[in-house]
Amino acid sequence: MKRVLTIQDISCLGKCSLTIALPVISALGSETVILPTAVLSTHTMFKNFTCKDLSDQIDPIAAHWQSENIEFDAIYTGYLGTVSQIDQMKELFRNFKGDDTLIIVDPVMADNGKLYPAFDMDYVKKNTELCSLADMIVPNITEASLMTGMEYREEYDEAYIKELLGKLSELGAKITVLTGVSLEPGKTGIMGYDRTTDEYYVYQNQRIDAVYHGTGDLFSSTCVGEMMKGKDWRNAMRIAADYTAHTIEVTLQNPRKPWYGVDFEATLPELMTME
Ligand code: PXL
Repeated sequence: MKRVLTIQDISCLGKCSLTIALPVISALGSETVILPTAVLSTHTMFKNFTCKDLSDQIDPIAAHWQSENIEFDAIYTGYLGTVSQIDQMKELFRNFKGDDTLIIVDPVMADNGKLYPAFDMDYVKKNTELCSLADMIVPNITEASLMTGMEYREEYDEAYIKELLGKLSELGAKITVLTGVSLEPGKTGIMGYDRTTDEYYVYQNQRIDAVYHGTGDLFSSTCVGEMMKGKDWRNAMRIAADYTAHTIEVTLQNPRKPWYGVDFEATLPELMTME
């Protein structure tokens, strides 16, 4: 069985980061080791959330694992709390990256043209450095524009996306995937670039007019889980895009109209057989 380490916050209520990564990657058949970076009462789209930073736990936890000679097939980072925590991630990558360990960085920090409340440009700079240590990165267009210094656009064409991908891949990752890319009216999906083969991959499905928090985490966690199952990155992206879109559709049918997260619990059984 593959062993994945995922490092993100725990938002106790809100369905994002670790409360998505742990069930999704486990359901896809990998042992999922978690390293919580902070505990929040809810995700940061709620007002008045509490937050307990866990930075002081990261080094002792990692040191204990090292003393036990623990190895990982993948290390996947998502929402991190602070600039200094990103330095701790760099150290952790150095200590745990084996020859076959896949490092996936989702530089979670912004969406819809705006940084999340807790972050500033120093954080963007640090996250950009972290991306340069990854094998694969999965930013959205907002994060990509912040990291490359390119203008954020809501209306764009393929040339703009290719330019973003080109600049991002110069950071160093083998695979760069941009999420939330809409290349045709009524469609949305991803566009990725493999720097080693100079190949692009586009996958688009129906655009659903609804915005839910945590869908980026659902997408990334599904990709990680699928790649650990042996899927090539393109197939992993395709399944993750289909699964995320399907989960949004199912959530929209929920009469309780949840606003803060998607009903992935209802669709998880289907994910396990998606091809
Ligand atoms: O889904 C990304 C995410 C993760 N963790 C926290 C968040 C968010 C997005 O808002 O607030 C704490």
